[in-house]
Amino acid sequence: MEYFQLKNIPNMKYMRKYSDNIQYGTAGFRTKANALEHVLYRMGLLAVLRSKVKNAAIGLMITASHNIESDNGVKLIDPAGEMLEAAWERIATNLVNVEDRNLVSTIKHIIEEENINMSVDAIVITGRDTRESSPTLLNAAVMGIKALYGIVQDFGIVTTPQLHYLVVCTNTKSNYGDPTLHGYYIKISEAFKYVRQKQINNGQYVAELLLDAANGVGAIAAKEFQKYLGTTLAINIYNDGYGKLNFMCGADFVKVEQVPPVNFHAKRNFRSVSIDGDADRIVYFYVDEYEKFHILDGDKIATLIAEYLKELLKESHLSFQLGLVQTAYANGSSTDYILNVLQIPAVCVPTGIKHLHNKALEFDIGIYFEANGHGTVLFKETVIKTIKEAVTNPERSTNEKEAASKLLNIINMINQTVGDALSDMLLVETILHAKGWDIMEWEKMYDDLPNKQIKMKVYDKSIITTTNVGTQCITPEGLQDAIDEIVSQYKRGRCFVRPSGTEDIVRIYAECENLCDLDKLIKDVASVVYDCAGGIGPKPQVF
Ligand code: G16
Repeated sequence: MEYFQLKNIPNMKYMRKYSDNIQYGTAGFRTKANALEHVLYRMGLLAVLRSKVKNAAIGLMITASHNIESDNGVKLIDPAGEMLEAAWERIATNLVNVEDRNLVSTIKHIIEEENINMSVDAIVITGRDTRESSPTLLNAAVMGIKALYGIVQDFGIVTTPQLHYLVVCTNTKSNYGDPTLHGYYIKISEAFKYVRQKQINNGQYVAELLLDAANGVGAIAAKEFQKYLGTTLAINIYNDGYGKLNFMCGADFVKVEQVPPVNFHAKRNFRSVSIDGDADRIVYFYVDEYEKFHILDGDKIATLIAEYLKELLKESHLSFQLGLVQTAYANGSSTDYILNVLQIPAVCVPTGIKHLHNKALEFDIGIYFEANGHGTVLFKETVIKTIKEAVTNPERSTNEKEAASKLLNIINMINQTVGDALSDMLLVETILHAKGWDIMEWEKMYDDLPNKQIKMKVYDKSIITTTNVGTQCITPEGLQDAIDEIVSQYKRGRCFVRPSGTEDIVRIYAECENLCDLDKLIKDVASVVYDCAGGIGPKPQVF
């Protein structure tokens, strides 16, 4: 290897300022923005190495998604749009935490261990969300990329799913779509308009919705989509950037708190949508005539999609293996519905899109959704080929060909590279339109078990370790036994605790059959977590 290429790496501006170690978490490195400059510099270096190993373009997205404005983060996107491979997460964590004096030797070590051919050109495609700290962090990443002679293709302010799309299109030489933002909007919106045709409303379905954009980049993308969609769908945007990012608004807030966002004029029984700070998650909700709040989360979206795809496959007389991937946060009722009513296999994996995406790839058509609204559908290449053939096959009936053609457009409407709030929204709108449903009708598919999630601050979240897809605590000793004892007292009770991989908190999730028991269940579990794991602040009493 020619080590002269490493001579630019030492950089006084991006020295490690903090002694605390930082981990590659559920979705990359995420912490206070002011602790991240050296992390971004080093991730720029790593992105170049990854690009050389893969001989393909790599994505680098600067965002902390649903986190508060003062946080920020970075994630690397592998060539096919998937999250960075697990083995490289470990390499990334090590690289980010080594002492400055060991930085060059660590890079040398990675090059040797991974057998990296340094003469291969490296391309890193960068993007960032709307956070104030993002431009500075982008500069740090760009300096890292350039220190190793990588080529930067910067797309500026984009949603996370847009960056995934751009990476895949670049690497597939336009097979998936045109590698531009225009290409992204046109691909998805044309498919949407094609399926909708001229009849904009249908039955109970009205082509208008209210969108809470979390004061993030999703507002920009939604406005852009509106231009491409014309009159086929009216999107009324709230929290479009003038307020604080993710503050009492956005998909995470709405899902966890189970209330409408602030600065939002909820019309009674009207379809409303909330997305998060980088537009990769979506939940639907409405407020009824009695002011009661109703949420239709990722589980409800997944089941709606699964049912519709099943119907289209039946109409087109095509048979593929469908599967649905969830996490432990999925409502028990949704899993029952998938298994017993839809009769589709449902698989549970640990939290984190990387786990869901990989599992979904095992099915011909893999639908994956986290209850928090992060998800998409993956179609195998062979499936797409068969559907294409069915559309033009003269031996097939007109009905079959029409259903196959709808399927093909549905595939184009879906951002298969990662969960995409706005593409998911257009898919849901398409299905509701096809069924002639309003949001209340959709909600009737099944009744959620009453459920609640809380976030708790503890001195050190790492003392909680888990197994069994994050549902069983291994440490601290005794905690799981105490939780099991409490949960056993509730009909259809389920409760688990795990440290967040994106925030400095632990998450506690509970569900049970009776709403009146739910508060006591989660309060009692929170109390033992507080005692065993070192809770901070007042002990949880009421919620
Ligand atoms: C990220 C991940 C999701 C995960 C969420 C919360 O979402 O992409 O898969 O569910 O974090 O993770 P945790 O419970 O570990 O904090 P986002 O939208 O913040 O990028």
